[in-house]
This record gives sequence, C-alpha cells and structure tokens, in this order.
Amino acid sequence: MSENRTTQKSTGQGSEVHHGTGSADETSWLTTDQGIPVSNNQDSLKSGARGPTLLEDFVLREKIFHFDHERIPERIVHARGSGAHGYFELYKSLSTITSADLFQREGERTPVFARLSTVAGGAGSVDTVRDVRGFAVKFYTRTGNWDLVGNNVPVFFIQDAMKFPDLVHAVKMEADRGYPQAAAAHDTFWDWASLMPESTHMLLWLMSDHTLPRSLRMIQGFGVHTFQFTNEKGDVTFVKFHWRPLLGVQSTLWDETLKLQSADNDFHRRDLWEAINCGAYPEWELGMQIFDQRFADSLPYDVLDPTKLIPEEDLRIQYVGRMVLNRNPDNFFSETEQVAFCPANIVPGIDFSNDPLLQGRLFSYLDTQKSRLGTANFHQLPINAPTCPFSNFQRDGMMQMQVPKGRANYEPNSLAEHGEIGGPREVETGFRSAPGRPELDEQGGKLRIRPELFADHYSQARQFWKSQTASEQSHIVASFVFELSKVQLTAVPTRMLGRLRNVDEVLAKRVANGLGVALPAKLPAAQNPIDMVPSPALSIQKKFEPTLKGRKVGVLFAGGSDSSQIERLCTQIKREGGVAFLVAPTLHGTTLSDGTVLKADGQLSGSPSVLFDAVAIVLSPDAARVLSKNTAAVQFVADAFTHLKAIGHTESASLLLQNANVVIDAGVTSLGPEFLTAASTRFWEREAKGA
Ligand code: HDE
Repeated sequence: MSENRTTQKSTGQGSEVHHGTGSADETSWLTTDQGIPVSNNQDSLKSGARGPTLLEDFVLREKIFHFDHERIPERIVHARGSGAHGYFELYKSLSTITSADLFQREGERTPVFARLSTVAGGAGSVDTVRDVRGFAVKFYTRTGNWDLVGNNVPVFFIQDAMKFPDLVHAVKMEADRGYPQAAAAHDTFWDWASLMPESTHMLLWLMSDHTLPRSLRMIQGFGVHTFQFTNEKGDVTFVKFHWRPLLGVQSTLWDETLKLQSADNDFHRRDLWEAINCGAYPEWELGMQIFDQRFADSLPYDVLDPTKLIPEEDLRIQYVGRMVLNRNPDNFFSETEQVAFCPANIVPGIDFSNDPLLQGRLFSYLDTQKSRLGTANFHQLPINAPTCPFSNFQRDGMMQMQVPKGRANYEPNSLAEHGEIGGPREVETGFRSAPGRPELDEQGGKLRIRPELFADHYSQARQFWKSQTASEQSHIVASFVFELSKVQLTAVPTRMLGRLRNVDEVLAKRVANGLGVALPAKLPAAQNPIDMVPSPALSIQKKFEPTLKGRKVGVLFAGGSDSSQIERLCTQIKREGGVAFLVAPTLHGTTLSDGTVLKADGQLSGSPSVLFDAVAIVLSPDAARVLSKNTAAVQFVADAFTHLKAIGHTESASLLLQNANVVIDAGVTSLGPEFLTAASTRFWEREAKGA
C-alpha cells in the first residue's frame, strides 16, 4: 500500500489552504452536525490523490446535504425585507381604554423585532423600486406576542380578502414569461387594476412619492385596518395605528430611484444596517386614532373599509410611545428570514374589527408559515418564541424542540391531585373577544355581499390628489404615464383614464396628454364621489422639515484639496447628525494641500451622487480643471442638481459646475454655514424650471 492511500492525515502536495487547527478549547473546534471533530475542511476523502471520492466521506456528504437544503420558500409577497431588534417605550398609560399589558405602565419598554419590506419583488430583488413598503412589528409582551403587520401606506388595494390572490398574481412577474421583477408597470397589473375601481385610492398612493422612500428609516407605518381596544370593564373603543418616523418622511425622485438601482442594489438594507451599526438608531412614534361608534357613524365612509383612511385633520393622532431599533440581527436567515408575523397574534386588550380584509388575513399568515417554515412548531424558533412563558397541550409535530415533561397532554385532568404534573390551566385575565354587536354587525344570514358604504371608490382618491403640492401632483402624473406606457394591452390605459376622470379631470387629462391619447369617456361610478376637504397631512412635501439628521453628504475631493476645509466640513456635518462620505477619483492615498494623505470612503466611479442627500465639491483649481472633463465627476454634479440636492463648492470648482449645466440657485452655495442649511432640504422649485 502506498503512503497516500493509507494516511488520511497527509494533506497532499496540492492542498494549501489549511488555516490552522483549533485550540485546546473544544468550543473552537470545527465539528460535524453530530459533534465529531473534523480534521480537514478542504479535501474530500478519495481513493488515492487523483481517485474518485469515496461514498463513506460522511463529512463531505453531511456538508453538501445541508447546503442543498439551505433555502426555504420565500414569502409569497414581502419576500425582500430587512429586520432589526429594538424596543417600544410607552409615554403614558392607556389603561382607561385598553387592558393590553404593554400599554399599562408609563416608561415601560417592550422588546420588538421589526421587518421592513418591499411587496412585489423576490428575496434577491433590488431595494429601490416603486412599491409599497411592509412595516411589520412583533412586540414580545408579557402577555404574549402582538404582531402589528402594516404597510407604509394607510389604505389597501382591495376591500375583501377574496381578491388578494388575484391582486398578487396580477402584480407579480407575468405567469408565462417570468418578468418583470418587482414592478407594477406591466400588462397584468394594470389590466386588473383598471377593472377594480376599489383600488383607485391605493393606486394614487402607489403612483405618489410615498412608494419611493429615501430610506426605510424615513417611512411611515400604518396598521391600515380598524382594530378594537377593550378595557378591564369590557368597554370597546376603535383604534387605527400609525408609525411616524422621527427623521421625517422623505422620498427620492423617480430618476434617482432608477439610478440607485444600478448604484447599489441593497441601498435600503445597507442604510438601515449602517445606521444601527454606528448608533444612529432609527426611531418611530406610535400614534393612535381612537374613536367610538358615534364618530364612525358620522363619516361618509365605513371604518371597516380598508380602502379608506381617517384624515388626521378630522381625528387627531395621539402619540403614545416610541419604537427604537437599536440592534442588527446576528443572523439574517435565523431572524429576518424566519420571523413569522401574523395579524392574528394579538394580546388581551386588543381585538380585530370586522374589516373583511383583516378577517382573511387572520387565516392566511398562520397558514403560510407552515408552508415556509415547514412545521406547526415554527413558533419555537427563537425569533418567533414569546419571551413570556408559554404552555399548552399542543404536542409533537415535526421539529418539536421542547421536551414537555410528564403525561399531561390533555385537559381536564386530575394528575396534579396525584402528585404529577397537571399542566397549565385557563386564566381569568386571558384573551377575550370584544363583545359582538348584533344590532350593527352580526345581523344573521350568510351573505356574500359588501356593505353599501363600501361603494364610494373615488372620493378619498380625489382628496389625496388635491392634498398634494404641484410638484407631487406632477410626480403622480409622470408615474401614471410611465406605468401605463409599459402596458401593451391597448384597452387598458383607456380604461384606466376613464376611471381617473372620476378622481379628477385635470389628472386624467394630464395623463392622457402624457400618453398622447385622447381622453376617453368617463366610466360610470358605483357611487358618485364627493369633494372632501384636502388633508395637508397626506403630502410629504407639506410636512417636510429640513434636517441633516440621518442624511448623508458626499464630499468630493482630489489631489491638492484643502485638508482643513474637508475636516471642518465633516465635523459640521457630523454635529448636525449627518454622515460625511468622502469620495475621490482614487480610493487610497490622495495627497491634500498640506501634504497629508487622505483615504476616501468610496471611489468616484463607484459612488455616484444618487447615494447622497447633498454634495460638497472641495477641489483645487488644478483638480477642478481635470475633473471638469471627467464623466463620472460631471455626472456626479449634474445628477445632484437634477435630483434637487444642495451643491456646496469651492470657488475653483465652478468650472466643473458649469460643465454639469448647473444653474446657480439657492441650493448652490459656498462651503460656509449656508451649505449646511441647504443640505438639509431639497430644491423642488428647480423642477418647475426644468432641472
Ligand atoms: Fe399580507 N401577507 N396579506 N398584507 N403582509 C404576507 O405572510 C395576506 C395585507 C403584510 O415582514 C404573507 O408571512 C392576505 C395588508 C406585510 O414577514 C401572506 C391579505 C397588509 C407582510 C400574506 C394581505 C399586509 C405580509 C406572505 C389580504 C398591510 C410581510 C408571507 C387578505 C396592512 C411580513 C407571510 C413580514 C406578508 C397574506 C393583505 C402587510 C401570504 C391574504 C392589507 C407587512 O400570508
């Protein structure tokens, strides 16, 4: 026998990547899943150095076997998401309206895990698409897990769960061709949407800037449905949930969004991760609109209809606490991928309403977890398990990870009387449904119908349109034109325009003009819309408050740049709560005016200005001359200008600005304090001037 065939220890001549052996401490040892120490993680077991691999190589087989099964089905919707841990802190007790434990004690913190997602795209799709964002929060309360599974838009496409599979089939990749990915701009979506008047209000939101968020840290969240609170006495109150980002709501422009897709596929995921990693924890306030039946009755729409919202001008939002996300997941798969949200997870003191969309969701999410996570025991995964004790008589099933003791797997039992473990028992303070209201809701008869008040599909869509600024209205028009221009089914854009006339004649006309088609006849409405008072709160721009907090400034420098100027700028940006990101033509070693050498954070060709909220151009005359002929540098400045961002610059950088066709306005400044003010906002007026 040759030595090669007998000595497994030999690594052979061709093997060169053995990275040391584990220490005496067993916890550092590489082992198989069975705990057997592994001596070689580079080479499979072969018959001779060049021979076939042997079937007995259990180390290799186990490694490949596990790898083959690494993926689980992605979510049918909301497949692409980013998660983080944090806490919810209550401002003041809500004990008069709800007995929910997490809302009892002022200042108390409840741990949470939040997952923010896009809806239509697959798990590997790009972050910056035009889409609604999911806003799901799991509260690990002392009386069980409460999942508030909402979106960043306060209304939904449909009124009844029956239509959800149709909506999702229509918006996802088309069934035969498998594209487009993560986009609504295609035949089947608009075919469906143009035939679904109830989706109109949501379509206005979808076409608005709300679906192009600048950052996941800058999105709102909404519970969408009406929920109910119950207190100790059994009184019932209605509640709608809102999340308000402390960084303000901010969006990108469509062109910015498109360019971000090539600049950074993971723009939102990276942004969230980096912010948490550097201690700039994103924060939202939890708001509630609390009302009773009398208020509900006073509205011209039904509060059980999820295509309607209650304008905050009509009913104040009370902010009752804040959520801080302060810890990134340790493992993306175990936490963000395996987290299983379910709107049916509510705790004593909170209850559902009869919203027919919500009612359907109560079934769907539990069911989908079995399909994704493979077992009814998915609740035992660490990210899903309640942090309070939980115990019942459910037993066994695939992947049972608990080891219940004793033989009490049924109830009632008298085992405890015989000195054995008897198991848990019902508790007086346990979950109780809010009392039904037969006079209002449960009126007997099994009917597949909708309440009459659900028939108005246009009034709130019109209110939304009228509440936007001129710039936001132009964006909505441009989005409709873009999306409908991608539709090849000829009757569909016409049908959509016929519907849009019910929302607003000017909107319909502008979209028709953009498409270059004649305005078709108005389609009949099930109920004629009414004019509601515009709600400024529905506009992002009207609520916008200038700030540098959480924003990123790209600082372009090159050889010979003034080092003290760069340093001063970076310090000031940081002081304002922003991040300065240094960009230079070469990454390593740019020599500045005083001879010091500065390393950039990103190379110019890979760090376009779409990645930033504002840009500062710190160039020496020589570098400005060179860069004014450099395509990446010219594009850097030109895009910043077109994307309505502040441009601060040294006098000598003027040539570069000229070549980028920058027109001097309030957003183009020197690098003094005026730049910091300008960098805290956007210059929407440039749009009107054709930027
Ligand atoms: Fe969902 N939805 N949905 N949805 N949804 C899912 O559950 C469903 C709806 C929302 O980060 C799925 O675990 C039905 C409204 C979010 O893990 C699935 C209906 C709102 C997330 C499902 C709706 C949402 C989901 C896919 C109509 C906003 C991601 C995987 C009756 C209020 C949660 C999963 C996460 C996920 C079904 C409508 C928000 C298939 C049947 C309305 C944020 O169960």
